[in-house]
Amino acid sequence: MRCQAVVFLMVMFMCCMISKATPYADSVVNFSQGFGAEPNYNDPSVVLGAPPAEDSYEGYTWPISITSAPYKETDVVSLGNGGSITIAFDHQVMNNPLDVEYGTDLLVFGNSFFACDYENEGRIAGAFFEPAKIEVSQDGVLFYEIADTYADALYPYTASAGNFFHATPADVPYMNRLPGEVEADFLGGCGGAQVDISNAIGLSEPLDWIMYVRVTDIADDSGIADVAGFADVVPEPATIFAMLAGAVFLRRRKAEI
Ligand SMILES: [Ca+2]
Ligand SMILES: [Ca+2]
Ligand SMILES: [Ca+2]
Repeated sequence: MRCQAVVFLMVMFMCCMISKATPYADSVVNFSQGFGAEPNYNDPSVVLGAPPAEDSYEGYTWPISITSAPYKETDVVSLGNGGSITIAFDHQVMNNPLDVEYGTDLLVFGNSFFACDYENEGRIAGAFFEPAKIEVSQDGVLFYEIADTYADALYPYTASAGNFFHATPADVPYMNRLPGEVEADFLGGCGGAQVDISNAIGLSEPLDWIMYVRVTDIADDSGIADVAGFADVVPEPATIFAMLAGAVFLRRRKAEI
């Protein structure tokens, strides 16, 4: 029985790993750039794979942080006013319950950032957001808007977390705080827009999973949203092991009964 349990654990673990070989967007399904887009920021494929972790200029390199957003045309695509991009993952992005990753299921990265006041110890004095609507879909046809969560706004993302697929707690305060204090309060999350599939509007029952995400710039505001990437929020390895241990326990209990 012990041997069977170990094999079961290994198979389940391999399935988890294989099924999420990459947590990032796999393909661009549609791209429609609106007017007023930044010239040359028109390559939608930049959103595939992990978002940029660093930037450079004239030989200097620095990490992306909540106060230093990606800026190159190879980093982000500009949607233009009313423009949109639709991407697909190569696997189902599952709807995590509230006790896993705060209920967050996927992240959308842009180039929003916090501005610092260097006459006040470098504390955060403002935020540059260009909000865009986020919608999710299972089939790429029927899309559902996510309530109260916008791309290219909260949160700016950071490479300091060392990952681009863990969620950030809600409502981290930032005004008048030091950037390092704010990133510490991300608690290992990397920022980005925190999308909970359960917040999709117009459904009587929440979706269990999605495969497509559409981001659309808000046409009648002054901002022009940019997108740097998408990531499936994966459960902590500890959570996977807890789930597997629970499954093995149930199998053993069943075998004993
Ligand atoms: Ca969720
Ligand atoms: Ca706009
Ligand atoms: Ca932007």
